Amino acid sequence: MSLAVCPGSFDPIHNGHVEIITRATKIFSGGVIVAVSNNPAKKYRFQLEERLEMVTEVFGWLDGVVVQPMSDGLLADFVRSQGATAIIKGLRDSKDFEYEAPMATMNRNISGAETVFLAADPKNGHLSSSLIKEVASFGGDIRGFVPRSVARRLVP
Ligand code: COD
Repeated sequence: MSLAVCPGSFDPIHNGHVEIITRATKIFSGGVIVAVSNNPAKKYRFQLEERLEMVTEVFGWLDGVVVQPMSDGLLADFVRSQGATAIIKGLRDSKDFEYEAPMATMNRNISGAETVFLAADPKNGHLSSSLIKEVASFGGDIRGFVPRSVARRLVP
């Protein structure tokens, strides 16, 4: 039974993330840990507690998904500490692949964990948390891109 970690900032979680995590649960019979990272050097729109809440609101109903904070440090160490053997990443395009491929090799070299890439569904390929936050900040309608509970927080 293999267990996977799906890491991210999830600032906030959007439909592209939801789709990748949901698909990952169908592959990993041991479950998927959604690891919400917290890097003190990063400026988040939502603090860790709120990002954890948003991810939990979305996945509370889904068997096989556990939501956990991942404090600053190596992803490889977190994966090992959880007894997981794989890292899940979604790829939107070749730029994502170029960015992710060296990290996948490094993570395998330092921990043995394999990275599994899932191709983003074309309907979500344009989504990123930063673009969604920008559109929301100018009053654009982001309801089609994020879960309802997230839209309520982005556009109070
Ligand atoms: N469709 C499908 N998948 C998507 C989409 C989309 N539209 N958008 C994003 N994704 C996927 C990507 O795979 C991404 O990796 C993941 O969702 C999370 O996205 P974000 O933007 O929330 O997360 P990031 O990129 O800020 O998270 C980065 C990590 C936490 C994974 C990274 O910082 C990390 O590994 N940190 C640990 C430090 C470490 O170990 N460094 C050494 C690396 S070798």
